[in-house]
Order: sequence, then structure tokens, then C-alpha cells
Amino acid sequence: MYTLLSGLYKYMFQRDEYCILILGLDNAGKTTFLEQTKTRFNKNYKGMSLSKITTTVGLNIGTIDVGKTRLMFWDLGGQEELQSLWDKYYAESHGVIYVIDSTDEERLSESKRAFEKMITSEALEGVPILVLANKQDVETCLSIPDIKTAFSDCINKIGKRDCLTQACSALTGKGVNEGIEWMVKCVVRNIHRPPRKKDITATCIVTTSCSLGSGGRCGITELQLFWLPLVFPSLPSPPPVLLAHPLHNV
Ligand SMILES: Nc1nc2c(ncn2[C@@H]2O[C@H](COP(=O)(O)OP(=O)(O)OP(=O)(O)O)[C@@H](O)[C@H]2O)c(=O)[nH]1
Ligand SMILES: [Mg+2]
Repeated sequence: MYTLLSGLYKYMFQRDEYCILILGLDNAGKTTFLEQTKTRFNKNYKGMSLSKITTTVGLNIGTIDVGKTRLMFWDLGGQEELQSLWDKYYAESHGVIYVIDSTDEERLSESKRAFEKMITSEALEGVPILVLANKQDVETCLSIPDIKTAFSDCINKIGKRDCLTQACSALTGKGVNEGIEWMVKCVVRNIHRPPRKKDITATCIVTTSCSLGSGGRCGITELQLFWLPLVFPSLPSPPPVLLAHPLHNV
């Protein structure tokens, strides 16, 4: 009976969670891409106005659910002095989205150097890489073949891992869904980096206590969710760091 119930519980309330790093030089459009992604994949998400996004000092976090798969994004600042922090996240990540500003030909070689350094890290071995040629809404931008040519001597270093170059505009949303769907497929089939099992009732319980605290609603569903950890005492607790960190913008 316990096995049956715990199986049902897992089916209903656990998701496979994958951590995706969003990297690239400053001004490439990483945070704009993250906001656009959250807006497209999270029903009822009221994102901030894309024009109000400022440079990232630290990191932004966001999650989306695509079917039974949960992607947790870590969008890191791209300024030169912040790039030394990138590798602290490599061992925990399941995929990398590398954003290139296709309108900035002058900094393309700088972007390539950062990309090369990133892909040669052993901690990222076998991890799928989605290269986003961003800002394709700008008429004068570099084309995908231009960018592929500029990055051509990285091919050997990419090796056998999954890698896709996708035309994208984080501002208009072009190419965002295609890129995310490709990433989901790749992380799910990569048996070398298994997912974290994420208990989604943790989020519900936090939401419940917030809505109760603000004098809001408390329906049957919320109460049922609240009682689940009492029925299943071995449930993992919510990640306190992620909920409490001031830089985190989930
Ligand atoms: N035209 C155009 N502008 C974009 C696009 N994506 C981002 N931008 C603009 O590029 C600038 C930088 O965007 P951010 O998202 O802050 O860039 P970032 O990569 O997060 O930068 P850091 O946080 O400093 O590393 C902003 O002015 C955005 O509006 C795009 O697809 N098209
Ligand atoms: Mg940013």
C-alpha cells in the first residue's frame, strides 16, 4: 500500500529538474532571454518589462515546466570580472545556453574566447550546449553562417556532445521555444547527468502559507497539499537558500 501511494505521490508531485546555465558576454541578452522564456512557458507569469532589465551583478534564477520536466535557469552576469564565477556552477549544471550578441561584431572574438574557455572545462564534459545567436531582429546583425564561421575552430573542443546554433531574438521571442524544446530533449536523454528529483509540493506549501499570511484564500486543495508531508514524512524540504537569497529572482 505504501509503495502504491508513494508511487502515485511521485507521479503527481515530483518533477525531474535540470539546471541550465545561461552564459555569454555582458549585454548579449541573457536576462532578456530568461524573462522572455519565463513569460512564454509560465502561464500567468507577469514578467518585468524587458526594457527595464539592467546589467546582472550576481545571478538571476528562473524556473519553467515543460511537461513533466522542470528547467531551473541560472543566469549569470557576463562582465569580465564576473566570468570567473561561471565555473563554480559547472559541476551542478545539466545544460548551457550560450548567448551571443549578433549585432556586436567587434566583441565576437572576445565572446569566442569566453566560449572556448567554457567548453574546455572538464566539469562541463558531455553537457549539451545551445548557442543562441541573439538580436536577430536587428537588420544589420551577423547571420548564423557568419557566426558559425567565426566559431569554427571550436568544433573539435565541442566534441560529441549535443550542440545547436539557434537564431534568436530574446526581445521578440523568435527562436525561444525552439531552443528550449531542443534543450529539454537533450538533457532528458543525457544519461550521464541524471536529474534532481524536485518535490513540487514544496512550492505549493510556500505559496499556501504566503496566501494565508496575506489574509487571502485557503481552499481544500491547499489544505490537502499542506497535509501531504505529514502523510509522507520522508519528503525533501524546500531549498532554503534558493528561497531566501536576495539576488535570486525566481
Ligand atoms: N534588439 C535587441 N535587443 C536585445 C535583445 N536581447 C536583449 N537586447 C538588449 O540588449 C541589452 C542587454 O540585455 P541584457 O538581457 O541585460 O543582457 P545580459 O546578457 O543579461 O547582460 P549582463 O547581465 O550584463 O551580463 C538590453 O538593452 C536589451 O534590451 C534582442 O533580441 N534584440
Ligand atoms: Mg543579465
